[in-house]
Amino acid sequence: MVGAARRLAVLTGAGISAESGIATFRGAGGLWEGYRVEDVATPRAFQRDPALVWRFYNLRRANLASVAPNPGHHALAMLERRFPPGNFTLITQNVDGLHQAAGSRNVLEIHGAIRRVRCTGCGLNEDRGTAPLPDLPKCERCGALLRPDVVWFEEMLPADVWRRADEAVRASNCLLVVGTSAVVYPAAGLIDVARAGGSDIIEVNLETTPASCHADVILRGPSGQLLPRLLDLLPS
Ligand code: BJW
Ligand code: ZN
Repeated sequence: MVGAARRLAVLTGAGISAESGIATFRGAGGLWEGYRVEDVATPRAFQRDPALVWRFYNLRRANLASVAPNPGHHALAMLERRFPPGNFTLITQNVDGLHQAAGSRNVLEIHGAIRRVRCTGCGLNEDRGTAPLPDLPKCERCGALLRPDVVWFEEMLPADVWRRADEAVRASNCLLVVGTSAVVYPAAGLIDVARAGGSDIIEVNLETTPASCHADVILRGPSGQLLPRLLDLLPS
């Protein structure tokens, strides 16, 4: 299916970065163990206690300094090179930037990026890398509080990025779904869009998810092992 696809879309989630040492969100050992989601990943939580939310994100930003893409990220970057520009779109829910670090080019970050900050006053948007930030970082231009440039629950996804993701799935004839629990919307809805459009759907995941029943092919196992094998099977 991948070899025959004219246009391929890929949807990734936290599972693809698990083998790089980044915790996934849900389940035992998940990022949200010890936190209530509504305390760290909603606009209300940030209004109530921005320092707590920033501590949570600063820990994750610091962790990024010591992680690297794994063979799953690299396999997707190599897969992209087999397609003419524009015929391969990587849609990621991840905020870790590891797809770009692996060399992927056409990446749509639908939930934002943890390296970037956004000003709550003037909207200034800046890449701050993984450098430590204070618990209450302020905008250099207007003095207002900065926030992580990520999408929290009950927030809209960045409109232009989302439109391009939706269009890419509609235009593709195969969707590869990697390492996502497929429970967070509207991202998970892209799988329904692919199904409705008659695309082939391939799931790569350690576990069964709500996407599994829509998948034509299920590759059960770690993406860092399965994606390189998938790439090896493609005709050169
Ligand atoms: C491996 C592996 C290995 C492990 N190899 N696999 C009721 C019904 C429908 C929708 C809603 C509802 N109530 C509320 C909503 C809307 C809500 C939502 O979807 N909630 C559901 C959870 C119920 N969505 C929103 O609020 C969105 N906005 C929106 O809808 O706006 C309209 C609106 C406006 C006003 C009011 C209401 C709606 C925004 C969603 C934003 C999500 N943001 C987060 C945080 C980002 C910032 C940050 O990083 O801190 O995004 S939440 C978190 O979940 C993060 C992820 O991108 C996202 C998805 O998680 P993901 O990536 O799937 O990770 P996990 O941990 O869940 O799964 C990992 C998977 O990997 C597992 O399956 C493992 O098996 C697998 N795995 N190792 C392969 N080695
Ligand atoms: Zn500002």
